[in-house]
Amino acid sequence: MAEVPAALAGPNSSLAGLRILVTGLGVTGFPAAVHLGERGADVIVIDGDDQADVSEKAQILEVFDVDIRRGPEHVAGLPEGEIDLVVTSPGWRPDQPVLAAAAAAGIPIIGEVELAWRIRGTNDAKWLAITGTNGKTTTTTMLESMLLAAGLKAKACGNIGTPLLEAVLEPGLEVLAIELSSFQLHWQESMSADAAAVLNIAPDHLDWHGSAEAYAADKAKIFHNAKLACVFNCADESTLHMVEEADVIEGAKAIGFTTGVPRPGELGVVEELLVDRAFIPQRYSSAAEIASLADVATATGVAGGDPAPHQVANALAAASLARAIDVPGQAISAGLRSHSLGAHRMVTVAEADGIRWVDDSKATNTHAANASLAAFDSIIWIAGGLPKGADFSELFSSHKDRIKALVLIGEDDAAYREAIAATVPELNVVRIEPALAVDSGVPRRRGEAVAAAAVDAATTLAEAGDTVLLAPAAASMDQFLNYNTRGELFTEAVHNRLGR
Ligand code: UMA
Repeated sequence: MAEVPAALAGPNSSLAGLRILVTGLGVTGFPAAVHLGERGADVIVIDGDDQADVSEKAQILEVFDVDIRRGPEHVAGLPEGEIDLVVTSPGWRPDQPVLAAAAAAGIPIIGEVELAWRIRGTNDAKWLAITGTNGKTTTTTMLESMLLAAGLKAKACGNIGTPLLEAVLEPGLEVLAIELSSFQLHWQESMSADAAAVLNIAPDHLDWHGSAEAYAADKAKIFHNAKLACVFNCADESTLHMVEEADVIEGAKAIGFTTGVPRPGELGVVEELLVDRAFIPQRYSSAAEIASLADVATATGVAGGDPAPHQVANALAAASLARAIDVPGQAISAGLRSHSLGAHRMVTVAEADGIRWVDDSKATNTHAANASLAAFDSIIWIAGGLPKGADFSELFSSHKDRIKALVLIGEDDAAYREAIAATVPELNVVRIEPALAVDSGVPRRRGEAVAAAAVDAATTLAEAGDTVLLAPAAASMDQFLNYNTRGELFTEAVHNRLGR
């Protein structure tokens, strides 16, 4: 990375004289622009979207003389004049013209994580960082629950929605449970987390990273300079390789998690219990109980039943990070019992006439949709959206006996069509007309007609014993504001259809 101005270090020093370009006026860009503007930098914020209502943000940024430039013409190249630093939002691909021009001109480019790491100082919080293709958000909220149960002042932040920048500037926090995406990790070099975990790796976001290797390499950066523990998934060898190849601070331990019986150095499951054989002095001869499978069931909304194996793995990953900073076993089980799953993650939104309707809008890639499809027997599958360069063949071939019919949403269906032709050419496919995704002028309602048509189609296909499953295996932004609104509009359409 080209040299980042030294004045950036710490939260308070003056940045007067620096001209900083912030790309994106969303969740990341806004607090970054406020912070840099407050410290006296000459800040320009650019955003390709000139339709969104940003009046409240603009009012605040005006106080710091931040120059806001919106519209496609402002994201086609660098602004005139010298730029000392670019602070970019994660959705901006490295080959976006402004970023490509900045890189070619040797201007340093950093993201929110690098910025937050350099300016941290208002609190002395420990950083516990989590990445992986799937399960990041649930693991992060489980970890936050465990930390709170231990009486620590903790906060979940990062890709989960609360900007990391805000969290490092909040006084009094003791621990940050940080969800990091591959996009965020790409733009950081200096972070030295107290402990870090990679949950699993499957190809995703190939359009952004260019290749599966580049995606994995960005994920692996989370372990760089880890201080206490690098947590990997024993069932996913690539996560172990990342630990083996990482340059860590001397003394940092490699800790595995497994849904089987753990070996020394691992957390795992023995009969009905989650146990620690990594952080206890007697790990070669015994294991310490830290929670039960029943706690994981409670944490994931299936109290009294069996927790899904991937949720047991998520709980063990969260527990590994918590144990790395000496959170006691009681707080781990108590934290799991007080945890609840976020919205749009395999939520049964209705059951009527023997048909179950499930919202798993959070399944934005094939890996997540795979876990979702495996959970039901006879499925009317609602899928489609922005495919991000994925290949869907394996999904169709592995689950062909469960998928009774496909309701295909999304603007571009070519990748799905190809996979179907190659694996299940006889599959009953109902295509939802892409033109239904009209912009109604209210961003949260965009896609409403798509959701209603998909639910109507599923109603005509489903019979008693079937599950109608929204698990798109794709990002939402071609037809919806985001995956949350995709799930909300689906749920609403189901309730309307069932007359509730
Ligand atoms: N924009 C452009 N040109 C571009 C890309 C974006 O002008 O080429 C503009 C958009 O008009 C928008 C702004 O930049 O106004 C948004 O930037 P962004 O897409 O980087 O999103 P943020 O609002 O900053 O939110 C980001 C994360 N979004 C992405 O990574 C796409 C949020 O994760 C995260 O919660 C937030 O920072 C705080 O860290 C969302 C996500 O979908 C939930 N993440 C992906 C995932 O989980 O799979 C990685």
